[in-house]
Amino acid sequence: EHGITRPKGHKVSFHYNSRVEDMHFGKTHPMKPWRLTLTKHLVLGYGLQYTMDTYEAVAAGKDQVCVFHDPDYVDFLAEVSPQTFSALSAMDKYKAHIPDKTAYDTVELGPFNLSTSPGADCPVFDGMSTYLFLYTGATLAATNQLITGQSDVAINWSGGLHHAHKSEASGFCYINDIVLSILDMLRVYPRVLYIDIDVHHGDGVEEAFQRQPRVMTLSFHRYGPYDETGHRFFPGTGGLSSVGLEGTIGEHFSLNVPIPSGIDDRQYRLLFDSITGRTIEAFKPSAIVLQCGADSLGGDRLGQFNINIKAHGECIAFVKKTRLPLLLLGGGGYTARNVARAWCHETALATDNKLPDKIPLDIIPRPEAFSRKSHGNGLLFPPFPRTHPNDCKDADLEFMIKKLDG
Ligand code: V1P
Ligand code: CA
Ligand code: ZN
Repeated sequence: EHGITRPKGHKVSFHYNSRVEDMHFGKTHPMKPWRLTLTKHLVLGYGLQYTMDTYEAVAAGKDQVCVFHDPDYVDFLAEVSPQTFSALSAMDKYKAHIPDKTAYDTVELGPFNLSTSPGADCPVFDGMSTYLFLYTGATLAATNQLITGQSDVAINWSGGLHHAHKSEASGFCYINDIVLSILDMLRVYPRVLYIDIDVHHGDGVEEAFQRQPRVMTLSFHRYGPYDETGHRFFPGTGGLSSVGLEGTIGEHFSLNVPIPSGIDDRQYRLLFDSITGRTIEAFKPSAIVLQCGADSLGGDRLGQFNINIKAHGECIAFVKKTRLPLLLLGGGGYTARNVARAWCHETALATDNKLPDKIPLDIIPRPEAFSRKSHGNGLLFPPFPRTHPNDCKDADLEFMIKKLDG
């Protein structure tokens, strides 16, 4: 007997379609579908599918995506492929969306910040449309489960693409499934709280709701000054004093927690629990959307934090304790084996299960991903080596907590 059980007193649904794994951003691109495949292997390997209602996602419709995005942009996303990109880009209605070149551009950009050059953040690749409309469909189905009261917690690890703008792709994100979900929720819930623990600033979601007092956005992220090469940690926004659009009723309904590199478990927990706790107390949300980007883990290929899976999971547990309708989404995460560990662990937390740390290597399809001695073969252990020196001073964190309490 494995001892994995359904949660008592609440229902969890899991939304996924394995066809999202067919996408391929490009050889050197950090966004890999493999992380979703490995997550699925662990979730199934531990038997968590028996603790939730699982739904195969269907593609979102163009009309559903147009609720937030520009119809021209949505048409382009639905039709584009590497083969049609240049012909489409030459059409008058799309030409106007080609951005001006800046001094730093090394890749050729087409309309909507899309590109077929290798090295682009938002490449156009085979099967892209299918992938985009599927992850969006999964988020919308998860949202519908919550709105109709059929689920208390709904999960889509393939969603959480927080950088996409109304008519522009950005930072590996094309369709902003989070904004679409929150817009749906606003038809039912008076107030929605959005929390973002991805190592990057949740700029697309913040921007979409900067005039909206019924949505509060709260992002924790790496933030810092320009480096020697003239770049900032992506996307470069989300400073402490960025609190919603000044002079509108949305002012004070976004919060940002800019964090230096190397933050550890204890410091992150201190920040997260005090700021999130205080925000929930003051804003009194009717539902919560939590973007669980796993690039905030130590050892991530792009991230610069040192937090462990246990501490990352404690954020999810902390939010779940409110017992409010909860949407759990994925996001970034670029060291696939750790992304899979974290999201499997967090699926277990959502269903009130404590998993044995020993990964069931004998029944998962690709055990070698988790059995390398150097990386450890447990679910949560060993803790990640400190790859980034800790630049966070307790006094600065305390200052931030006080400042944001205003
Ligand atoms: O730094 C940049 C841009 C490209 N320069 C003009 C500045 N882009 C970052 C984008 C990070 C996106 C994170 C997405 C998420 O928040 C949500 C899914 O996790 C970037 C980086 C980097 N190290 O920050 N792009 C790439 N690396 C990249 C590397 C190889 C190939 C293509 C893109
Ligand atoms: Ca964030
Ligand atoms: Zn990220």
